[in-house]
Amino acid sequence: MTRSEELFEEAVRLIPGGVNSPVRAFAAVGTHPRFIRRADRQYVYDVDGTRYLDYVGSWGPMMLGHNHPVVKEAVLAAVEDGLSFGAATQREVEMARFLCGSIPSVEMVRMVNSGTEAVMSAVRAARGFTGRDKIVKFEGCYHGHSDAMLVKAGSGVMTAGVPSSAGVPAGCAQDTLTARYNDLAGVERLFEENPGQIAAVVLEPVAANMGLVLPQEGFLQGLRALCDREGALLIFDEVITGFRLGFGGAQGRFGVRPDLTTFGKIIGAGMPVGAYGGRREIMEVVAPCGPVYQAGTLSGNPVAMAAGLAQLTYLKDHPEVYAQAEAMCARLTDGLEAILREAGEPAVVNRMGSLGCVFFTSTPVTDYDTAKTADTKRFGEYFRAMLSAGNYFAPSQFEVIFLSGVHREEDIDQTLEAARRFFRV
Ligand code: KE4
Repeated sequence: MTRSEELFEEAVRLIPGGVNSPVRAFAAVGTHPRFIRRADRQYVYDVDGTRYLDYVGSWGPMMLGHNHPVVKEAVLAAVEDGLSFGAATQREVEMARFLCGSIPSVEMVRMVNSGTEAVMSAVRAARGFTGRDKIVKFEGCYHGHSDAMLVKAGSGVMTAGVPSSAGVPAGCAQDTLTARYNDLAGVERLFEENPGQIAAVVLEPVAANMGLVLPQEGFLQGLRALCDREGALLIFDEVITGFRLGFGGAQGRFGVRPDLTTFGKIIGAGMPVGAYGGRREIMEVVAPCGPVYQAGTLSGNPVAMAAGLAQLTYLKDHPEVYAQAEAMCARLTDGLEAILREAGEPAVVNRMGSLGCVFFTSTPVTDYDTAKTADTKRFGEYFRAMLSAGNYFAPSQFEVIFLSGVHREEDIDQTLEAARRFFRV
């Protein structure tokens, strides 16, 4: 047995499924999880000493790769001053100043500890601000595991093949309405069927939890117009896309201004950080300013703020990081697309910026239903072959490929060589 197998054998007796987050269990790809001991730049190293090219990047935070000196130095310096005070700190003001100064739609922001908390809190603020109860989300989008968001969710829920989660009371789920991604008419119908009752439309402006699904022309702009007409708020969940699809995120790339935005991942550089922010008049309903309660012992944690600020500041000062990450993503996905075509393998490859996805289907993937046509068994065969060749991809057809500013051409070419061997071309 490998050390990973030994650890997994013990882990499954102590932790549900042996993991602290379901997607890590490798259940959908027919092998055991590799237990990672350390990471550096574009690599992760498992407990058996195997080195992998990392295309997960801790599910998005590692825009600068692992262990970047500027982040590490900032964390080590912050640790010298103590880990947590449960009090206001200068670093939280610096983080708030940075976020409000970087994203035009964000006039006020609240730090939390995860993307789940950010979305849960933004939805509560939207309900408190509008006095309405219902929320529209899209099938296949994943917004963390708060009850209201676990309705036809993506990511690990979709990977497990269950449309929603047990344990979510009908009373809660009934206020979560779902529409098909890219289906503006479907959202319009929900507004007609629920006049004056919808507090907000929440979505991933580029969906990255049913594999990668891009917004079609006019979809985001149409949602903005609909929300304006109906007095509902538009919430962009930019936990993945924030500071990834360019420094301004998806809203910067598409020029659509949401009322609230949620952040996570990159803004914490690998530490537990989330945030939600937006129009001042909305954020001022949040306690202790207003009647919407939300709190957190470790919110704005000084060490986490130091990590996030270091990465964000570096990204602001080094736009070439985006150019490199996006060029490497294009090299990888274009290369895979050519190999799959040469092999006669039914596949659809979607890419935006430094996010990519290979769907094993011949159907163009534009929403949850078309994503579900992908052959997850074939994905598992591909995943295992690539893993054996030292390429660590997300262990699910319904996740994405994350590139960073430290991936290099020779890394991509090594991965493409492994793909050629697997597809025998
Ligand atoms: P967290 O609570 O996991 O920090 O964030 C939830 C979340 C919210 N919004 C979006 C768009 C997200 O992608 C996520 C979390 N993403 C998954 C990966 N697809 C996290 C991986 C995991 O669940 O272990």
